Amino acid sequence: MNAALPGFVPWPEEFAARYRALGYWTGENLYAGLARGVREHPERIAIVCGERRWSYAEFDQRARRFAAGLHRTGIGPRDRVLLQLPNIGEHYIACHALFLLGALPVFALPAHRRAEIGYFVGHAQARACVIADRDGDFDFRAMIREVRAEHACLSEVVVVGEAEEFRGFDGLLDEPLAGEGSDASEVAFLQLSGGSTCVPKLIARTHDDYLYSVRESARICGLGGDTVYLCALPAAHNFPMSSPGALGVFHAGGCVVLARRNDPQSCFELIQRERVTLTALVPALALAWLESRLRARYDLSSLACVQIGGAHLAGEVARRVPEAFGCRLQQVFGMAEGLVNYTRAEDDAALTLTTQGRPISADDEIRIVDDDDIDVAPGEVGHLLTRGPYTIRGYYRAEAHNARAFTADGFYRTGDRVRRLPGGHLIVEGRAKDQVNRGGEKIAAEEVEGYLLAHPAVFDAALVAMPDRWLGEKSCAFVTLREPAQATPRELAQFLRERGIAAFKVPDRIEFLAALPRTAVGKIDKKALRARFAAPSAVPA
Ligand code: J2J
Repeated sequence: MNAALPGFVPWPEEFAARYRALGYWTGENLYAGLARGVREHPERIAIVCGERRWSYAEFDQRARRFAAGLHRTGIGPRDRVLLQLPNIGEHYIACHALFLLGALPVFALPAHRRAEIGYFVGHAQARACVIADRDGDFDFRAMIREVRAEHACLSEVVVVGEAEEFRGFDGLLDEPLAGEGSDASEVAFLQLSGGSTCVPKLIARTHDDYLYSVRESARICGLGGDTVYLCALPAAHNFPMSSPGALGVFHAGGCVVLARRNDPQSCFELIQRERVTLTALVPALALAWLESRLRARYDLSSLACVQIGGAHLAGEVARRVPEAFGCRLQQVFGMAEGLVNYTRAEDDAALTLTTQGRPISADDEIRIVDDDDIDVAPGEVGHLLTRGPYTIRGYYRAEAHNARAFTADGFYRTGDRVRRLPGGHLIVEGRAKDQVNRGGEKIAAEEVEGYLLAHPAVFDAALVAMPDRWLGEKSCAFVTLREPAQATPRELAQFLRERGIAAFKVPDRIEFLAALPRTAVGKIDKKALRARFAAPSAVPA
């Protein structure tokens, strides 16, 4: 193996050797699925994006041509390239072009703004980015101009659409680059963590470890050449990318249909038109689809399975899925750091409806522990710790944080509270991490509190989750003000927006208190703050 990317935490050699010996890590890289598709069924459709339909051969050619263009600009092995694209085919082209070059995509979400993008570019020392021109009123080029003014490392900007002074995506397509891609033991990309700290963490995944999870996911979910997958969640998110997601579908030789928008009508139209067999939703989206009257107007009979994951799925919503969509429900409990659990086709209704599945691998080690890291009795609720062939051993360039987020023997502290049934299925009971899960979008409380504390009138701030019928959770910031300073909730929300953060992080509600409740040791008592929403009268309509 070559010396690793600086900042990447490798598996100890004895574990790596074992994962190879067991055949988990095969030495194939993430371009291999596409390369095989081109060899075995070049004419088959791989990607549907609006009216565009690309076969495996065309997909491969475009990825190779884009790789050649990027290479010409000086992008090479291990260079980091930020990708921030909506659900369009260019996302998969760019991503595979980078795999071919051995350069590393840094996956940003379309909702991210100047603050997040600037941080990712700086932390990853990205040399280039691939963005869209605009989304509605928002101009990504203007945002990147500001990011570039602060981060000189970002020398190349590639734009899908109107490029203005930057390089146009199509203009960069060159004579196809030959080659097979990089060494599979190398880091393949940097993915974002949901996070619970003041700055987001980046997750470095290798080709070997990620491909193992993709390959096994495709097998567990029964994917094949006839799979038609609707990508309704943001394509860069770990769930629609790998569980089994688009990469699983490409691996199995199926077709990925991109949904530019994920409202019920747009998605139902695509399901009917393309005869979609599988899709992945967060509970909030599943609920929106279930509640939509439009459902009856479309032929959704091609659906064989709807996967739901990313946040707590209420039992009554789970029960409605099979009947409403006339297909199987699969629960998925995963994380970009690694571990993914699935309910299986052979599970009975009780397991499918009430558990979040069991791990992919026989070598996913699961520990459920109390606050002192002592294993709880079987069946009891505790903190989930995990280690295995596709779970990271440390975040990228985050040494101090890694000492807390991982045990000395390499288990990742997921921050989730779970219990385990005798057959290995896990039930997520809650979480210990300081995060709001807003319809599957993760908000690190500390990060938003930091932005609030930067306002001159704010003395103290605490962000907590409040229950919401549609999203599961929304965020509420409790704030104390400096005397005699004045501010309104609206002003504070506006202040946060001006910091350039993703809209989903701006608190849904801001409440002023004379003082924040404290625990015996003087920490802000978030349990007491959350309890304010427990009384039915306090739950927002
Ligand atoms: C409750 N909480 C869940 C579930 C994730 C597949 C599916 C999801 C993700 C994902 C992913 C949950 N019930 N079914 O990467 O590959 C919460 C947990 C977890 C965190 C991870 C995948 N499924 N969660 O959601 O990195 O708190 O990945 O630790 O975005 O989401 O978030 P993320």
